[in-house]
This record gives sequence, C-alpha cells and structure tokens, in this order.
Amino acid sequence: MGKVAVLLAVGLVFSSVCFAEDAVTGHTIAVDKNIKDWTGAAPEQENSAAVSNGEYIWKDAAGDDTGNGKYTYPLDKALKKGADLKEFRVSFDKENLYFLIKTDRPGDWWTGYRVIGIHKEGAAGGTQVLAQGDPDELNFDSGTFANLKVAPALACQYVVAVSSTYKGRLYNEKGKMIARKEAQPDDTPGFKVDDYNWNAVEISIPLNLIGGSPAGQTWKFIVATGQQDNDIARKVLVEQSQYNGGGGAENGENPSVYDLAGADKATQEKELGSYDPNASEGDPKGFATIEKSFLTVNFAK
Ligand SMILES: [Ca+2]
Ligand SMILES: [Ca+2]
Ligand SMILES: [Ca+2]
Repeated sequence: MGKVAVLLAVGLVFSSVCFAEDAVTGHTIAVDKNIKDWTGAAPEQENSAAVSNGEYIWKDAAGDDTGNGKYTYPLDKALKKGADLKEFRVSFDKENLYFLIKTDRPGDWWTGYRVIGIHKEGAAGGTQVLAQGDPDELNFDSGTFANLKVAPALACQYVVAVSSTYKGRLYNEKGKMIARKEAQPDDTPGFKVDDYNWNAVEISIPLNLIGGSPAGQTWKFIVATGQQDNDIARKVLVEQSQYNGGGGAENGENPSVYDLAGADKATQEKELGSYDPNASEGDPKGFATIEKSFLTVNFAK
C-alpha cells in the first residue's frame, strides 16, 4: 500500500470513529423517580453538548433564566425560582424515546412546565406553534399557552409538555393531544412522566406514538422552560407581583418562557424577545420565534 492509500485508510477509520462517538446509541431508562440510570458524563462547559454512554447531553448555563432579558420571577417564596434549565438528556431503545430535564429547584413543589418540540430532519409538514391551545378551553389537554413558535425550518411533528412533578401531554402537529399522563386509570400506556427531587423529570414516550424509531435519523429538539399555573403556563406580566413574574409586554404577547436550550444567553434573550408588541394577545402570528435555540441529535442505526 502506498503512503497516500495508508493515510486515506487511516483517515477513513478515524472519521468513522468520530461519527460513532457523535451518534446516540441509547439505552433503556426506567421512569422511576431515580435518575441514577442516566450514566453519561455531562460536558464541563456550559451551553455545550456531548454524547456519553450512549446518551445525548446538553448542559445549559446557570442563571440564564431571564426570558427576553428582563424577566423576573414572582415574589411568592414557592415561585421565586425553578425555571432555570440545567440539563437535557436524550436516550432511546427499541420501545421508547427517553428524556431527562433538569432545572433548578423551586421554593415549593410548584415545579414548572417544560415543553419539548420534536423536529424530524427531512419530514414534511409540522407545526410552528409550540405552545398555544384553544383559548376557549384554556387547559392542559388543549395546550400550554406559553406564546411560543419556531421558524419554518424547525416545524415540529410532535410537541411534549410536562407540568408539575408527574403530568404530561403529547400533541401531534395539528395540536391535538394524542397521549396523556395524569396518574389516572386512563393514562396512555407507556407514556410516563415522573420527577426526582422537584428538579429532574424523566419522560418515556412509546415510539409507536411518534411515528417509529429515530434510529439512523437526525432529530432536532426545542426545549423551553417556565412556571405553571393550573398546568398551563404562568403568565409573565409587565410588573412583578406575588404570583406573576415581570418584564413582559403591555399586550401580553410575550412568551411565558424563562429559558431555552441550544444557544447562549444573548441569542435566547433575542429570540424570546422577538414577539410583536402590537399583536392581539394570544395571536400566534405575533409569538416570539425560535430559530437558533435548538439541539441536534444524531441517532445511531
Ligand atoms: Ca430512572
Ligand atoms: Ca439555564
Ligand atoms: Ca439556556
């Protein structure tokens, strides 16, 4: 073999090793109020991602839970923190997709809501509106009402929402609820949500509910955190009060979202501030639009 051929062969082996490290091979997770089965090592650097022990791991910056840059928390002791995203992990096996979402711990059991948009690379269609619902219903079955959408290139096939320590909803691209976890007999089998210590929630989603296995595909995830109020988003108003944070817009069109994954603080503040201050409240046309705050996960074959 000539020198060039040897170098080429070495290069090919090296690049395929690198790719294997980047692909998420996944492993089974028990949604059981115990997070010790997430064994991957988080990256050292804030706002960076790693693949470790088969898991995708995003480490979010601490203290970037500022929404549009001006958001404050409510004054009440139970609500004065709790929406600072710390970590987001992804795993999978033949049956389920698994998430772990870590945030800071609220002052009481009022853990917030967390929204995860799922965008499958190459899929047609999808919804740009991540967090709205039917204003006549104004409940969790209908949506999360957090005033948030994504750019067309990130349109989502599915949206997962979690509220409190154990409740979940899965919506399809038409915004219709297709799975529910409420700790009731009619819960959707296999769709599980449970929290450890008010600051780390495990979620499992049966693959047959989200169009099959992600193996060999690239999916993007949009992760947003905020506070909840009867399982929908707690509004961030203009002025801070006992039960609402401040820093929002006069027209109420600002997102009820404190933190995002995938970008630095300046970028997420710009995106969360991109609502139309002249829109009528709740009109998705005027919602803040996410373009850069997302995570890219390559799933192994
Ligand atoms: Ca577990
Ligand atoms: Ca954060
Ligand atoms: Ca962040």
